[in-house]
Amino acid sequence: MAKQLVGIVMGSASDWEVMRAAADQLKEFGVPCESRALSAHRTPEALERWIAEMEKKGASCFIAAAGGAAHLAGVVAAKTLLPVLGVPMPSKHLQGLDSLLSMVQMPKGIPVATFAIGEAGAANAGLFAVAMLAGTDPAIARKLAAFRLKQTNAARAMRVPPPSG
Ligand code: RP5
Repeated sequence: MAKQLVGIVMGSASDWEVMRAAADQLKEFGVPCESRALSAHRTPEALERWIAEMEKKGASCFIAAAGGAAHLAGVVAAKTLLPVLGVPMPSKHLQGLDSLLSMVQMPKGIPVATFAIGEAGAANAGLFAVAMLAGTDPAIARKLAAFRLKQTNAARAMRVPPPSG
């Protein structure tokens, strides 16, 4: 069975407000994670050390989030053989489109599985990590099936309010 540990890394502590959605999603499924603010350009050595530590602890994947010219996820992917899930952060001037393009356009050879910009992407990266673990962990698979069913039932119960007046 794969180790239930996910590493979440973000380029700045300012990304945490968005990235807590990934950690919350993992917590909902009882999957432990370690979250760090480490930068590919401001603290490259510390980033490399942490990746190696997480590998030693048996992490199954990394979720990497950054804004701007977001090379962090690509650098993490270059330093590990584990899957890297990239979450583009909303940025000040281009609203995260720059982050999205720099993650999703990784040159052939070192993939970064790239998610939507912002909170939905963070939550979905968490859910994707859960789905990967569900492949080898039947208890997580059952929780994921229950989560999906709850979501389906909530969508079935949706009603559009009648027109006013
Ligand atoms: C990126 O620059 C970070 O991932 C963050 O999204 C953005 C802004 O960082 P701070 O200026 O808030 O530290 O490296």
